Amino acid sequence: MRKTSTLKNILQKKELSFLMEAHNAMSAKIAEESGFEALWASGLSISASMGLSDRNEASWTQVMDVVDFMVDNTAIPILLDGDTGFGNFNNVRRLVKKLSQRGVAGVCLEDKLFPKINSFIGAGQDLASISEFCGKIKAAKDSQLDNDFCVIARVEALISGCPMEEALKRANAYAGAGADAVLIHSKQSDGAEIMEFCRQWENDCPIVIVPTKYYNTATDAFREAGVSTVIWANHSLRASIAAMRAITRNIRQHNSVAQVEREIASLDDVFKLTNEYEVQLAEQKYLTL
Ligand code: SPV
Ligand code: MG
Repeated sequence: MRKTSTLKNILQKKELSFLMEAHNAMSAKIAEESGFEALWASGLSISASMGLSDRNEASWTQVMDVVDFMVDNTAIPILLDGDTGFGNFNNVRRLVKKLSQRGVAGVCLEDKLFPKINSFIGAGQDLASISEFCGKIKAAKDSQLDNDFCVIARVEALISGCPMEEALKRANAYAGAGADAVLIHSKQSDGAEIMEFCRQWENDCPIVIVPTKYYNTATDAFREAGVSTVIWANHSLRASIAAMRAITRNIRQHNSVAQVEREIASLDDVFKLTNEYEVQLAEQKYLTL
């Protein structure tokens, strides 16, 4: 099955699915070997791993270069967090065309203004008009080179403090514009507004959620609410920060690496994750003619 079709199936099937964040080829590979069906190429995590804030400081081609390595190093579909599309409908068209050419399975576009700000920063977030954002969704769908490429419309109404009616109105409009799924985002810690959104959602369009702030909500509650797909959006990045910091401080404190050797990945693991042994087999095939 094509990666695009696999992602479309993940969105459309009845069972709850899970996408794992990745921010480079290594984290992508680790998510794949852990059994995830598909990957979330997180804007926050990719920016953070470049040392940049999640405000479109990285250019779209720099993001594309990272995603390219992720595609090369995995066989599962990748959904790119495309932020606001890096500009207007025309930038969206170019983005989607390039993603299609490079084997990315889908893009998520959010209804904020360029340059976006991470949803968990600051009180207010300026939203695009419904008509402008619907134009971006249509432009994205018209630019995909593969019929099953997925365009997910992310609704930031609740993030920006709008009432539930506005979130539902926007989500319905984006589904009508051709989105393959809607992502409803929330910064509340109890998940109540997400559950309320799901209760009031009468459209067939699948719902995607990102339970970063409402992490205590049981996964079964999402299942019962009819959610299609859950994105674990930044946990690989945050795990790596915690692990690197602990080990680095430990080495600094002891001026030795002996005490951490068994805590860290082996070099053999690094070689396996970077296909070293495949290259060695290829050498036997191509260098000994
Ligand atoms: C990301 O992972 O970049 C996201 C999700 O967009 S969030 O950070 O929750 O906005
Ligand atoms: Mg993002």
